[in-house]
Amino acid sequence: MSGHKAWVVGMVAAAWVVLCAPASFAPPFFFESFDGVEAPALPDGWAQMQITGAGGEWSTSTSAGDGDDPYSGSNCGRFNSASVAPGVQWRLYRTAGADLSSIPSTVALRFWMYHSPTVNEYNDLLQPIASFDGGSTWYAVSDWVSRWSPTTGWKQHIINADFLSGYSDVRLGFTGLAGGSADIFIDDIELANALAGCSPNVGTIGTKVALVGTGFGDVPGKLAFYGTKTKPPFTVTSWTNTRIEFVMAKKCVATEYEVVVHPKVGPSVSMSAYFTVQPPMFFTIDPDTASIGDTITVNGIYFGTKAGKISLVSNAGPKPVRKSCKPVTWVMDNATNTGSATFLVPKGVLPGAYDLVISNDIGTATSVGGLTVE
Ligand SMILES: [Ca+2]
Repeated sequence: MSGHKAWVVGMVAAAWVVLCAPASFAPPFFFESFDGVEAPALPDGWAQMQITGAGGEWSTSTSAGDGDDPYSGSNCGRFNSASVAPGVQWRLYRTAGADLSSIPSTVALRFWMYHSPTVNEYNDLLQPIASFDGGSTWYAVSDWVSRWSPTTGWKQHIINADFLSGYSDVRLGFTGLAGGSADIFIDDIELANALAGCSPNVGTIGTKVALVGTGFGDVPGKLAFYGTKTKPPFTVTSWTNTRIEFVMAKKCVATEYEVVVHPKVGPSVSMSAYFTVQPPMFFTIDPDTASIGDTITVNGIYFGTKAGKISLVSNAGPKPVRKSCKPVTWVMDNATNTGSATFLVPKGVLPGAYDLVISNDIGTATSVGGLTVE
């Protein structure tokens, strides 16, 4: 018996809504936005019941907190924990199940919750619960989540729900425990196959990335990036059911991409997997004062494994002067993204302060006045 099974809570049973995710993303196993009904009605497939005390109510709401918008669309879910006696517990639950039988071991529950600094952390709690026996037995998916937070706003909670994997009738619920301080609001609830993420999750050309998770399949499927029209080129170097390794290959847009695994068989995996492509950044220029012919070492990050360009730029005179400096060396550790480049201060450069500009196929970094030529 797992720890979850020790925390049995109490009972219940009809339509299952899986909303469409954007094109080319496989939908999660379950998704609820609370939109598409007129507040305060609950969407189809949800019911509620009293656990402790009276006056509790789950509903949909067109606003969160002090007039803030729902996280998504027109509605969010609401428990009236501000207006009932402290201690009142009310359960919101699904009356039909999601099929997680194809998930071998890893399930994540993610949902958005509205937080505010009203009163203290012991007020107004929420507990995600689940049943896989048709609603007879409910298990806690996590400890109680506090509505209280030092800052106001929506926050996503991602909770390991591996114990639900393999079951064909997984019903989700939330128990609200009133503290009498502020209402509880939730939105965009998902049950999805989980991906632990990319390591590293930031890089450039040549960065070697490991994607760890499960359900990728033993036979290679497809790895895809989403975020721009132009997808960053990459090369998959190894593929197992739990780990995919790839190397960023060529020029692409510097931005954040969502990484999605499309297994040969079975649903896509896309939990929290983002990879950001970055232009180069400086750490140090050594030395930062030098004479013609001296070797300068530029240390930084995201230089890429393919040599880029270095130049010295002066805007001191009537016309900008740009002097190209051929790199002597150019290296980057493809696991940590740290690297360095060296060059010689070229002949014909007049004394003065120069901007040091380093660029690769992703972007450019400029250290203003970074090198003084004596
Ligand atoms: Ca919504």
